Amino acid sequence: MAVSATPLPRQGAPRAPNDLEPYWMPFTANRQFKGAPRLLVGAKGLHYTTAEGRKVLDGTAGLWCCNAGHGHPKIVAAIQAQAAEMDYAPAFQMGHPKAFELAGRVAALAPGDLDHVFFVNSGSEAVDTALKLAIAYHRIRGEGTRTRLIGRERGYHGVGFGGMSVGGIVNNRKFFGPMLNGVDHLPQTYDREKQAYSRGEPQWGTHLADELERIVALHDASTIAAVIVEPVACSAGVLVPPKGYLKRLREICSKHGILLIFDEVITGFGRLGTSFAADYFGVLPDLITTAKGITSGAVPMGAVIVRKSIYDTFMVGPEHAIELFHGYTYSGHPLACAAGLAALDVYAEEGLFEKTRALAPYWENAVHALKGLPHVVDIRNLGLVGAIELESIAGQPAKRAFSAFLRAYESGLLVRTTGDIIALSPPLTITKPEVDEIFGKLAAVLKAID
Ligand code: PXG
Repeated sequence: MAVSATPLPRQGAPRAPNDLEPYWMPFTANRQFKGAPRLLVGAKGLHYTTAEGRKVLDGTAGLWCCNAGHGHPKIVAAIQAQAAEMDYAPAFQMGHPKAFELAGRVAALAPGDLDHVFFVNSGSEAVDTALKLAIAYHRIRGEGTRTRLIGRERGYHGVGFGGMSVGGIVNNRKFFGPMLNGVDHLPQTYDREKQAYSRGEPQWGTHLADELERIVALHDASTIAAVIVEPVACSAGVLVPPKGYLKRLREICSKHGILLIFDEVITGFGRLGTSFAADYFGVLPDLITTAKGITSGAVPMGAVIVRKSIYDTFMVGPEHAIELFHGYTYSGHPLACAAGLAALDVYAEEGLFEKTRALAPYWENAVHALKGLPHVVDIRNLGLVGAIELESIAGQPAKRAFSAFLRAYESGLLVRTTGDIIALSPPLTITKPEVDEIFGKLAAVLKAID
């Protein structure tokens, strides 16, 4: 008999309600957390409420995603109405109006002729989708030898096998075997000696884009499908591109027929005070990956936005035939589309991208005012993103920043840390007094920790 009818044995005693043990938390020190849990039970505007009833100022927009602030009434109402009207519609061979409407709205926001939108459910899926699109695009055009993908050291492109392979964060890669083959990496662009305390884009490092020429010479352009970079490498600690670097990458990609993918999962939807970082830097990629801010984090969603010529390349063959064998059950989920449409309305009606642009110089001054405080070795910023790099405790990397994170949380401020870097990216609805509050609290934390 192949299948046993006997129920699987259950182990152990019945669990207490709300036992923390069964949940394997992502990117979390599980044992530390479960020993001293940090549970959030409410969120409104710029603040979380903890299980103990404390208010915590959200210095990170959740995980770089709640750009419109938490619990925006318009977004909440849109999700509630959609849940009541239609929970789900099949994503393959069927459609629903809001997916088309949102695609149009996103395309209208996107720069140049990036005017077709493929919906997914996360940044990781957006990246894997974009990489697959790039390879398939070349194949359909008769350049099937172009399969190689070029990422960058310290890049973060999510945790799928594609994104992990082009990514360049060692701990995210080393446990998981050989990954995709045919991947190479540009050097990362950060050098503290040359760039420390740069305000905005560093002056040093533009020449690092020329490393792409070296990589092309090594592999030959005919083997390379795409280059993928975050315009600003946020997860690895806010590494702002050197002045002119992205333009140079664009020129080299164009010269060699290589597609350029901007991973705008964080930088999209206003984080730099423009719709996309592509607008901020005046550089037009061939594909943009997004997620997070597309729904202000309220419902999971991601998207890949592609140039017209890429979409058109796929629209060949008999009309009844599927053009792209790719997609997800929840591509363009009605709740996500409703949340996305409402989020885009809020961004426009409240002028949040313009507000971000106007607030950015104040933010820059505030974050750089921490210079000289204990442990601080560098400060970086762009748009409403900031990073404070701390000197590591000898032999205990990441410990000092984690202490800062815990102490900040106790003092009513949520920050993110990676290694010994504290990263900040508040909701775009933040105003000057709360910016002052963030840095006042952080200054006290830095003075208090070992
Ligand atoms: N690309 C980029 C540029 C990202 O920042 C992803 C892809 C993956 O997205 P998903 O939705 O699959 O997680 C990201 C995600 C942090 C942090 O604090 C950053 C991300 C996610 C969680 C935490 O640095 N970025």
